[in-house]
Amino acid sequence: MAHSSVTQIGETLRIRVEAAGLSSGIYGVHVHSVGRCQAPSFESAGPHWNPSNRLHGRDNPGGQHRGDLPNLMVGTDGNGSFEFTIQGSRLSGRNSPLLDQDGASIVIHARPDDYRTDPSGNSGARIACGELG
Ligand SMILES: [Cu+2]
Repeated sequence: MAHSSVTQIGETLRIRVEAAGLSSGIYGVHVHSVGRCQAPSFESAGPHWNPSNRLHGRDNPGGQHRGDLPNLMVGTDGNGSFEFTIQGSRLSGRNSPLLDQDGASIVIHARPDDYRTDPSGNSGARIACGELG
């Protein structure tokens, strides 16, 4: 289960990700470009949010996607959460807003993101999804 939210403060988006009921471990998480979470594959959430057409990963010379997020740490209680800010972005209006016509979502993957491998950091299957907005 994933619960996520986004708020805009000035030209910054603050993303909050909350997950429960996962095995303890490290999970890749990203903002995906479509606000549609259809189990079990969550392919409906589309690719990473990437309005500036970069490659994936903060450690990739051609990176990064606007929707790249840090890995989620889940403890032995099955819970994990973090907040992360994305600079220079808006929820609505012009210039590639996050919540465009088809919305956006947060997707948690089965494995950690290596922050380098395009298009998804080698993070494997999509295991949880939360629609934003
Ligand atoms: Cu992803």
